[in-house]
Amino acid sequence: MYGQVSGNPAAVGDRLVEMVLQRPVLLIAAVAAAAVVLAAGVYLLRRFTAPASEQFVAALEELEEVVVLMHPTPDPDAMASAMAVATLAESVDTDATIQYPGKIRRSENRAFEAVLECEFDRIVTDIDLAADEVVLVDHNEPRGFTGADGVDPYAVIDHHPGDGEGRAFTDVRPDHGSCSSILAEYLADRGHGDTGDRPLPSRLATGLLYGIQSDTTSFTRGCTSPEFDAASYLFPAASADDLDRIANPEIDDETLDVKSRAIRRRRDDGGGPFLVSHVGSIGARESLSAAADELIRLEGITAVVVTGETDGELHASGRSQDDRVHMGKTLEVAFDGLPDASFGGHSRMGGGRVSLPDAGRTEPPQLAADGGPTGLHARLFAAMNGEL
Ligand SMILES: [Mn+2]
Repeated sequence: MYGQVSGNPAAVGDRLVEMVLQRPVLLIAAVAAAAVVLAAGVYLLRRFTAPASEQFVAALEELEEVVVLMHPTPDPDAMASAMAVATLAESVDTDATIQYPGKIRRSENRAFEAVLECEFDRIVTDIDLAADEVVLVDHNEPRGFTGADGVDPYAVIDHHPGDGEGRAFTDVRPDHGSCSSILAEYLADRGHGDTGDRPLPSRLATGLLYGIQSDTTSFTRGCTSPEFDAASYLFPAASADDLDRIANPEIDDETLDVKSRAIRRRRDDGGGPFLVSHVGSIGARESLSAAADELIRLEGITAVVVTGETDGELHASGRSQDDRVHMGKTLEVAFDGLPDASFGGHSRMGGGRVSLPDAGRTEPPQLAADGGPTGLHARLFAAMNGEL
């Protein structure tokens, strides 16, 4: 066969054409082979060069149903991102169930859920997952429920650093200020909007805009140009009324009371920019973070820690706007060594807790009054001042 077509290139071409014309079956086979090669080429090209949004939706399209999983402390960015994934899934007839481990605690987060009429399912173990395949949003490794270690995510979309990956799709962008801005980009790419082929429901646009606003502290922290691009895309469809209702939720009696105690009992360290406050007994831990959020607003104050007691434990919630004070490390230094203590956080916020019989050594009743040289509040001041 090779022998038959040897010779100068023009002659080779002529003889090939002649051969094919003599045997139509060869022509059909050649056309079919070319079509297969072309289709495979187009598939591979799209698979590896298509925009992330197309790749993600193509991955979703392969499934009949999917779980969109949030982290154990669902915040507006996580909730809005999950809603966006569900919308993208529905656009290709894939059923999506939004689930989360842990609790939706903070009043802003609960307001988000209520105002935007979200329906999120809580899970306790991996058995509760509503489908076999899981898409993670706003985190890249499953956590916070029994069996989390055994869950192998199908897809991951996140803006936190980490090594978590999805089997079919991964888009982790630590340079972004929010996960909502990544998903706004997907929706825009896919033509969701007033002028596009697909709808951009008001509650989704409102949620994503709020998610961006909340993760970037109203476009001031960790905010990048994709957040502004996303905001200008979302804004026309968002509801200003709903944004306001989420941002200014009604607060309950207990939270107001704890805030007022935190304000009255605040102590500084000889006129320094740091505050601590012991509010005594509290009903729920969230009221401590609400109180810390309130105290950090005081003029001239750059870092605060509020402590309170509940269920036989002493809890602390800290905030810092001071580059010299890493709040997570401050609480670590102050709580480390106390038996049974746990603590954590990042530069801007952190929390800690210790069971009271152990905290007893740090004289909890006197914490608010004088703390003493070994008291928790004294150690907190020393840690914030970089003396520990
Ligand atoms: Mn986030």
